[in-house]
Amino acid sequence: MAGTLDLFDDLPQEPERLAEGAWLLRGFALCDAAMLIDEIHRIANSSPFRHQVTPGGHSMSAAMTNCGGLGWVTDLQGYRYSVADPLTEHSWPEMPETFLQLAQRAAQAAEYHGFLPQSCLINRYETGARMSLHQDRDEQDLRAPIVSVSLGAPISFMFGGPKRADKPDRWKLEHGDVVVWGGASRLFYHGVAPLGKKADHPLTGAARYNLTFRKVY
Ligand code: MD3
Ligand code: FE
Repeated sequence: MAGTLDLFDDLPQEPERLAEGAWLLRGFALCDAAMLIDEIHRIANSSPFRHQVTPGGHSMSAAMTNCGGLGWVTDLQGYRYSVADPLTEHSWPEMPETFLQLAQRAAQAAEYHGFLPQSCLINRYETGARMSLHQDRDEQDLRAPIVSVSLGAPISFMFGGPKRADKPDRWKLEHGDVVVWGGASRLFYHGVAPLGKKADHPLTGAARYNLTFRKVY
């Protein structure tokens, strides 16, 4: 009931099924959130956020960096995973143990066992930034799920189906929400609507961060 005082808002919730193989764990990262945001700033001190260019020549509105042994990069040559940050020409910052443990706990909670991500892509959305409908298919191992963690301002997430033309459902993703995408949903089209002008969060201001943990090979 809208407006009802919910005494259970702060308790762990049951996983919510978004599609075959896709599970929303509301608030799963809340306890770790402040620490995750500190780590993001530390990572960005070594490998700064940047607006990458797509093979079609467009600059992406979400700024990105990575941590872990591999990072997702794009330029006029295409999309790929790279062991080095093209901006610094050094390795990406190491994946913090706390990132890895959170991703593994989330995968486990969605019954994907033995998840070992090699890469964590970090997206930063500021006012107006969005991500149009796409599939994540630059990974060779499509049996492993992708674990995504939302931090900061909320956003409207679009989740379609196996075909680009499948009409997407909209879900609000909020600070601390974790989603595990595997099985049949692993190649489903998805995107995010533009971050609103009034978006705000006490820990991040007018920004939203998203971590995606990926097993690449
Ligand atoms: C569904 N990021 O980085 S996370 C991306 O909020 C990306 O930054 C969005 O899409 C963001 O590629 C959405 C949710 C997500 C991530 C991967 C998926 C949904 C997915 C892979 C398959 C299906
Ligand atoms: Fe994606």
